[in-house]
Amino acid sequence: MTIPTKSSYVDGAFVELGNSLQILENRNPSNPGEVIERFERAGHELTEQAIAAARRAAPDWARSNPQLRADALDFIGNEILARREELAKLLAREEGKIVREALGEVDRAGRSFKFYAQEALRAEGEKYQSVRQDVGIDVFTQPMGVIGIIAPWNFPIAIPAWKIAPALCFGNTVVFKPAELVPSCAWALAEIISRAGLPAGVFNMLIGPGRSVGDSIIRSPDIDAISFTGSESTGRQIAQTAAQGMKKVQLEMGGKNPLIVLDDADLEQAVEVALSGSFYSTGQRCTASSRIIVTAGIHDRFVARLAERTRALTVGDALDVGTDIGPVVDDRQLEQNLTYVMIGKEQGATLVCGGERIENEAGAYFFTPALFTDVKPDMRIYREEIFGPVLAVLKVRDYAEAFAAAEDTAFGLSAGIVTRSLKDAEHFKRNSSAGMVMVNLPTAGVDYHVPFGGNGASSLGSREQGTHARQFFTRVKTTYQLA
Ligand code: UN1
Repeated sequence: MTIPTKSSYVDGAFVELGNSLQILENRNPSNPGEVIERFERAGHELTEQAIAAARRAAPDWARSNPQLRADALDFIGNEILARREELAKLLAREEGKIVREALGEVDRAGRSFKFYAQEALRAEGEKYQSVRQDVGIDVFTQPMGVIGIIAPWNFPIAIPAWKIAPALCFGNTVVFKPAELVPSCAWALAEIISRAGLPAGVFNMLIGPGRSVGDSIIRSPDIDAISFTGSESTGRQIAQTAAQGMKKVQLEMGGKNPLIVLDDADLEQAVEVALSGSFYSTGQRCTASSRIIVTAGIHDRFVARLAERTRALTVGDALDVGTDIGPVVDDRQLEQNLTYVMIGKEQGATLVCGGERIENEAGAYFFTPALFTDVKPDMRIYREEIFGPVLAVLKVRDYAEAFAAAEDTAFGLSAGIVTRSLKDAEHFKRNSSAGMVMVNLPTAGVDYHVPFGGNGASSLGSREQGTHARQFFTRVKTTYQLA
């Protein structure tokens, strides 16, 4: 079977450059010898063309009929949902997320488009009476213009969807750069969008590296706003460059999300919440719990049961129905996980189970979920984002100490608590400085119709998703008129 070579989508067409020196191979982390598809890499020049096309298309799109936008978004959402099995398998092959989770992600992508199809028709705006006689005031929102979207590899279809859908919904044009590790889902999404009836230039997608495509997007004076999800270091660079160019930014970066387990918790529930939040999706979620803060009365029972459940997880090929934990996304991330396991041991934590590469003929990046106890708050495995299934358990005396430990971080994305105490749960919800708080639920796994985002080093700018996305994708206009 010949492997297709695909390309970027610019100004209403898939553009073939014919540059055989710039080929990106998309490989399956469950079987790195398997090339899923090949892509021709875009560079600086094509990115400039895409930005120019988006700029040309912006004024008409900003004035477009909301019914046209609603119909286009609904078409995209329907097709994603209709092709859920096929897209989930593609996602599992290129990113390593198990099919069950990939199906959930594809559904979320489809539903995001359908949510914003409705949102395009939602009434908005305010009317005021002026403090001056016979003057009326209208306040309403207008599109930002051209949005640069830079997406990570860990949610290859849902994150692009929840950025692209509101951008188009609120009348913006888009220049989208997916992560180079996951071009296939991005290409499939772009192909669907290409048939949704949007005018040329409204949506553009560039498959290529951060140093050329990403860099052109963040520096271009024709980009009005940037929505980014990815690493903290890249986020900081984008924030600095965007500030120079006076661009609006929305950044979703790292996390070191705590889960508190109190003595009064239901043990089985606590273990399930910890397991799912920490290890599912191979721990590759910015919302994953990577610190579990456990009070002394339940600590030993909790650790014993969590270790038992963790050892029973099946690590394997993302396409196998029996797999619980798919491969790590690539060799670099695998190396990072293994390095942190070494650091954890060197700094004196106890590795209860996991933390090893599973050797296999195919060279798949299989890694067993790691559970550390005897953790101290100054250890690196407790403080730094690992982005893998590596969990640090900290023992504390009581809720007060647990709360202080949970707060002891520069990040602030998601935080959870497992307890039967209404009082402690309520205190945690009100006082945690995380952007999202979960009670008796995993820190990872969120809905698509409500605001998503964090505080501190985790996020910058206004919230993603739900109706709150309007704040980022529009600007406010205030008009005064004499009667
Ligand atoms: C989730 O936990 O359901 O990159 C979503 C991430 C987040 C999305 C997590 N932006 O992991």
